[in-house]
Parts: sequence; C-alpha cells; structure tokens
Amino acid sequence: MKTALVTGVTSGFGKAFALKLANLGYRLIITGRRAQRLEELCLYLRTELNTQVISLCFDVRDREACKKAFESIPAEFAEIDLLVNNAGLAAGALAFDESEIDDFEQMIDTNVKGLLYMTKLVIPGMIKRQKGHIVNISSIAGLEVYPNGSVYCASKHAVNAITKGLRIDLVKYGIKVSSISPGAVETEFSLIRYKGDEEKAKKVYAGLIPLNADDIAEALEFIITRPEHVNIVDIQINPKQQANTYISHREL
Ligand code: NDP
Ligand code: 8X3
Repeated sequence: MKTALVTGVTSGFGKAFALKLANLGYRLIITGRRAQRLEELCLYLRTELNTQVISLCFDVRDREACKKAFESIPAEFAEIDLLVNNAGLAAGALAFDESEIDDFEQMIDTNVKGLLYMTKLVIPGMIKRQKGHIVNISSIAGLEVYPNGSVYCASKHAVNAITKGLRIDLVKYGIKVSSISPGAVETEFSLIRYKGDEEKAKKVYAGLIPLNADDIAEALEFIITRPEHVNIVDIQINPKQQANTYISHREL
C-alpha cells in the first residue's frame, strides 16, 4: 500500500485529493490548520472509506511546527511515496502599492516557504528508498501575471522554479516531480482572497462554469497513475470559457 502526505485538506483541492487518494487505496497523512475539519475528514475517511489515515494540525509557515508534525508520524506511515504540496492561498487583490505587506508575507510564507519546508522533510526518505513522487500545486498565476496579483503570481512562479529545480536535482534518485497549474476553480480560494467578502468572491465566477476541486483531483489521478517510467511534468487546466487570465467568455 502506498502512503501519501497531502497539505491543506480542510477545503477545496486538498479535500478532493484526500478522497481521491483514499479511493485509490492510499494510506493518508492529511494536514491543515482547522482542527475540527481535519478530524471530521479523518473520521469520514476511516469509517466510510476504510482508509488508514492520520491528521497533523499545523501551520506550514511555521518551520518548527512542520518539523515537529513530521517527526510525530508513526512508523507505519513513515515511508511517504507521494507528497502533494497543496496548502496555499491568495491574500488580497489590490494593486501592489495599495496592498498590505502582511498579505505579501502570508502568501510567500505559505505558498513558497511552506512548500520548501515540507519538501525538505519528505525527500530524505524518498532518496533513501530511491523512489517517490512530489506533486506541487501551482496555478495559471505561475505562468501569467495579472493586475492586482503580483505577489500571488510571484509565489506561483516560484513554485514553478522550485518544481523545475527539484526535478533536476532529484532525477538521479528516481524521484518524479510534477505540477498542476489550474485556472479558475471554485473553492474557498476567492472567499479567502477577498477576506470573506462573498459578493466579490462570487463575481470571480460570474457567467462562467468554473472548474471544481474534483476536476483537479482527476488531474492528480492521471499524474500518479502513469507507468513508472512516465513523469507528467505539468498539467495546465482551465475552464472551457477561460482562454487565459485576462480573457474569459462570460455568459452574463
Ligand atoms: P482553499 O482555500 O479551498 O483551500 C486551501 C487549503 O490550504 C485549506 O485546506 C487551508 O487549510 C490550507 N492552508 C492555507 N494556508 C495554510 C497554512 N498556513 N498552513 C496550512 N494549511 C494552509 O483553496 P484551494 O483548494 O482552491 O487551493 C489549494 C491550492 O490550489 C492553493 O495552493 C492555491 O493557490 C491553488 N490554486 C487554486 C486555484 C483556484 O482557482 N481555486 C487555481 C490554481 C491554484 P487551513 O485553513 O485549515 O489551514
Ligand atoms: C488561482 C487562479 O487565476 O486566481 O491560482 O490566479 S487565479
């Protein structure tokens, strides 16, 4: 049985990934900061899907907390075959000059540094076993830059650079490194970006049929079910109505 560690499973993609991986027969380590949601998902996975699962409640921005959580993983979950670096967010959608430095720090610390901390903890085991797969959740924002998104886009451009660099440095150990780069997916993402403003969050998807978290979980499934000799580098996936970050055909 393979073991996966997925960050940020309390919502959106992460939850869909956990359910998908459970259905594929993985043993799971699931993480996030919201303890109650983690416990509820853990219970569901155990009782309804018969999954071997543990949850680790911590903030990926906190390097020591990442280390402590990682070191608490029991022996039967310790050989991690798949790491999905998913925890992330956009904080704010204002022009650079109007934005809060705290928002910049939250995005860089979560999307970039959190991914680095978790990857650094997981790869020694993969190197020892000469196998493993790391899937980083990037974004269309890692490929394009749009107004009022400079730092979120920078964080996802960094994710892409790290993904490419990891692929170079880990290829000799037989470790696969992939990414998924979605466009608009309706999750709690926009609500978080607009700090709880439901009206603004809704507008992001107005006149569109956005992707949903299950669409992204299917992309993950494709990546991890290829034959051993195949590595999917990146999957770019947009709603049909979204040509790029600027041009969407909205039916309003
Ligand atoms: P959600 O807001 O629905 O989920 C984000 C998840 O990340 C939550 O489980 C949250 O858990 C976790 N998270 C956020 N900050 C931290 C932190 N500091 N420590 C630990 N966990 C954290 O958004 P999505 O599911 O949409 O986003 C998942 C990933 O996909 C992100 O990296 C995002 O940038 C990326 N993405 C999203 C797109 C979209 O349109 N939705 C498109 C392209 C990429 P908790 O709050 O409990 O800690
Ligand atoms: C989330 C998609 O277009 O809001 O990464 O940047 S977008």
